[in-house]
Amino acid sequence: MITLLHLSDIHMGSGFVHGRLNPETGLNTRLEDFIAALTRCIDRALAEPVDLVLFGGDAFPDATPPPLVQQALASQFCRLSAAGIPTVLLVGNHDQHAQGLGGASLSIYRTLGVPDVLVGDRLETHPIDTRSGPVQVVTLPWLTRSTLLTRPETEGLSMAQVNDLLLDRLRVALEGEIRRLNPDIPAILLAHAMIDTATYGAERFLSAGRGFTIPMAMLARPCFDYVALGHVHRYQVLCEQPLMIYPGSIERVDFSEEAEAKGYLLVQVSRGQTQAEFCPLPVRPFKTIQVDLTEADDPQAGLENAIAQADLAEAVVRCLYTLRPDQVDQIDQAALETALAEAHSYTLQPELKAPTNRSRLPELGTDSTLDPLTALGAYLANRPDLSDIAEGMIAAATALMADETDDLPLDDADLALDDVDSLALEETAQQLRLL
Ligand SMILES: [Mn+2]
Repeated sequence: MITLLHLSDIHMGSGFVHGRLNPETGLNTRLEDFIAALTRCIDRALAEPVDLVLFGGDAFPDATPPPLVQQALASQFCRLSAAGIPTVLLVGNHDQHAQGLGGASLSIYRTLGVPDVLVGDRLETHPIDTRSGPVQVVTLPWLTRSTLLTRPETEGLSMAQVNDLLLDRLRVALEGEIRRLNPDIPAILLAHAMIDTATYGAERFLSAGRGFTIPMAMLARPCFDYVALGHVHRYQVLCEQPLMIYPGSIERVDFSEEAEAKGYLLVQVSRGQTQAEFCPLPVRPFKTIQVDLTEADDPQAGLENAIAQADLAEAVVRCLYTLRPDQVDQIDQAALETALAEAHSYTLQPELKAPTNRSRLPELGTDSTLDPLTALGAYLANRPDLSDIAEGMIAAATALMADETDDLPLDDADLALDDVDSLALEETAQQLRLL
């Protein structure tokens, strides 16, 4: 039996906007949070100790992390190397460099020849000797069309056709790896992929309209004793036989992960009896406070009340509130900041709700042809805010149309040009031009 630790989607260096500067270390607190979460994973791997560590991809937000962030990740994985625990680092979509192969941020480990660290940046099988015996790990990094297809092959094809072609190629290539597996040795598939049955948030299917997805059945093959996934940030078991799991991200990358537990998996791999345990990590809470104040008599009190009811301690907080334009002056920003001081960090995100939505000027539909004066009349009929100058505008427009500019009633009190909102006039002109 092989014991392994499976973690994924570290995204080290992301979400700085949710942190603040730690004056003692000079580091963003969210970087410290992510380092702490990864440290806990590695601590556990060493404490067990496990026979193998599998990382499912997306180490950083992109392929060119700053040296400080690179080092933060490397110093943790090097602890495994020093302890002689084999580790497979899979390349996710965030780790790939846009410019071709070999540019992945994780390739440096292979270049440096870090002992016991393998980089999975292509579809291949890695035979690994662990303390508890040999194991075979098939790595399937994030696929892009350039991985398995050449440009002439994809020319003129739709996205759906390209995806079908990519799946055909993957099926053949994976079959090749599977046929070469030694059936007497445990086999694991480590894949960074969007599986078609994965869910996210409130059970929404992620795959809808989200590009390349792989049917679960293509990877859930009986030859594998465990299928270790990466890419989706929400922990989920996709298949029991063989066991196929997304461990999810190890820290919250953004507010979409507010309600999700974060952690890693401890997996005991044996033929037909693989078992996995989800191990939660004590990560920083995210908290959304959302309140509609448009009906409130005292919006400030309503907002402060909503804040007081939330558990803010050490949390990353966002406060979303909706106001009418005339309520803006009733909000005391400084008082809100005091009320939110207990949070680790917070953002205030007011949204103004206009009292009525402006109508779409049905009279000015594209199918009707109106003369400019009729169009202006229809426009003004929908702009009660311009009613005091409407008559003057029509008079001026009539004069313009008749080319009687000399007779423009510039002195007419009805058309007090100095008072006219010049933006409104400009807008009128634009609307007319659009006709
Ligand atoms: Mn990913």
